[in-house]
Amino acid sequence: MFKNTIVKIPSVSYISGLTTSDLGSPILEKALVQHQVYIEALKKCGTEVTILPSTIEFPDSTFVEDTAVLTPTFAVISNPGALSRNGEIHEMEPVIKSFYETIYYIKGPGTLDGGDILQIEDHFYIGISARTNPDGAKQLKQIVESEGYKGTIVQLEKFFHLKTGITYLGNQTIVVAGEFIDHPEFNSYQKIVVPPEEEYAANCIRVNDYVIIPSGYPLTKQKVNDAGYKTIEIDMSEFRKQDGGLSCLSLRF
Ligand code: CIR
Repeated sequence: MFKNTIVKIPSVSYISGLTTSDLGSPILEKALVQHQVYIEALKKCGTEVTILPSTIEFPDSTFVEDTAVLTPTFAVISNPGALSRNGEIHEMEPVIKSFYETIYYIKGPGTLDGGDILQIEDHFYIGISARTNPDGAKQLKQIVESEGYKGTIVQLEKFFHLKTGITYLGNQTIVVAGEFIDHPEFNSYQKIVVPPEEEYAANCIRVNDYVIIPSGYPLTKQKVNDAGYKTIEIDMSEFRKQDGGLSCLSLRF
């Protein structure tokens, strides 16, 4: 069960954030509306939502997931791999401190984005990506192992972040796309396979009694429903334009 979530309002600088997509510039007003709908969905799932005000210095800071790894008993402040995003952790740290007593830090030269971390029960999968380097991944593995969890490092081939292509729904069931469909590390789980044309929907989130999923991916939604989960669909168009997936917009714990 998740009791809390943290989100951050997109800033007026949001449109000048990092992106590799060719989907065009996001429309801030639309992003703000979509973000509000996202907050309402988290509330509907029964979480207490902490809404942080926007910060103009950090255009990508609405993607709060990258700043931390949160578990029921301890928190890890990350060390984001993109230079323009690194300072986001200093804004997040006091917020995390208000919820946690045990806090670890990923230290340079290690880098790590929260989007590269997937928890499946007592097992953390840690992606090495353009943002998370081997040093950062190793630090997190040591931290989670010191806390009694398992840690497995996964080298990404194409995906931006680990969670861009994989989600855990519970009951040993994962949603997978692309390079993770046949990945040996994930073969022991029940899989909901996302077709290539719906790849963006692999980044959905199970929050208590619901799975929140981007709207416009009917095949994936149907498969998630068939697996027994209720879904809430959210239009993510303005976040997708900045390479943001649905999970990136919140920290859940
Ligand atoms: C970035 O490039 O960092 C942002 N524009 C998107 C971050 C998305 N975060 C995530 O997938 N966890």
